[in-house]
Amino acid sequence: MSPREFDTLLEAYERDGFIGLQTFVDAGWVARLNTAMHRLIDESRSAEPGDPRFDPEPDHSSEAPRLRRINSPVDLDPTFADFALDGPATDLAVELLGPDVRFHHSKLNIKWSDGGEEVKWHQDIQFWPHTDFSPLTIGIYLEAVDGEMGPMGIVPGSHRGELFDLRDDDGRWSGAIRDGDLHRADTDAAVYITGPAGTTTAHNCCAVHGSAPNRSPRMRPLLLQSYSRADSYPLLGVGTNGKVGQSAHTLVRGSAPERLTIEGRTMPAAPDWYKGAYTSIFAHQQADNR
Ligand SMILES: O=C(O)CCC(=O)C(=O)O
Repeated sequence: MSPREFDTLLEAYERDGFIGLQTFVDAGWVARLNTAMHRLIDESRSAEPGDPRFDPEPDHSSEAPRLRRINSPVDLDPTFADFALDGPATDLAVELLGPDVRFHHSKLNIKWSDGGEEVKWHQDIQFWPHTDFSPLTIGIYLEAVDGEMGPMGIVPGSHRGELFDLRDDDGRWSGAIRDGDLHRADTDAAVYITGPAGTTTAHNCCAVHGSAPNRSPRMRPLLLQSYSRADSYPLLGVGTNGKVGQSAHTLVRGSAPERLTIEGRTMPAAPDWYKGAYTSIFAHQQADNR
């Protein structure tokens, strides 16, 4: 893609809060990612209940696996790690976020054939709040997806609108916009992204999005990976399903910020302690460990 095409893309992303691209990821990558996914689906046949790698549907079985999601695929197969941490998805994140980018988490939503579950309308930032609204998620369909398969729908411009309460009427976390609030989310205006295998989406963490059940006989695997600007810090340390993987917070491109701005005040930043270099205030101050 030429620099001018990337500029147009960025303009669309900033205006609408999302983009959809049919030709960004090539067939070689799609084939490799698919092979890795099917290996993991096979492993789910013999997985114990509660295996943290898998989020099965209630009627999942070893004879007929039905997974809703594979958690943190970057930790489960090097193909996913290559793709998300130093591959096409990383490149797109840099185009949309600028040169300094951190990885946050990944997941593979499979939406199995013949009834794979819906994802109700929601925004992502309430699940994993950060110190800014730069986080975004890049999705790749690993199979061709049409309107019957529960494609992802995103409401244009909603990233600049209301940030909704994702609790139910009794105040319990539901992860979805309340039915009574949906009229304010303008979901009738949603754009549904369909296309051949490899079709790529990117949506901002404030964009309202969701998808219907998969009513087709084909599965709808959507590989998702989330990134933020390098100077955006996750507030609660959480990722998807409450977990982040081993690669969370990795600086995938550029450099760590020298200064951080929070509530309008700028301060010199500490090193990236996520990498484990922190020992103790005494050791650092006494220069044992500089
Ligand atoms: O799988 C989808 O259609 C949407 C995914 C999503 O929004 C999520 O997992 O947070």
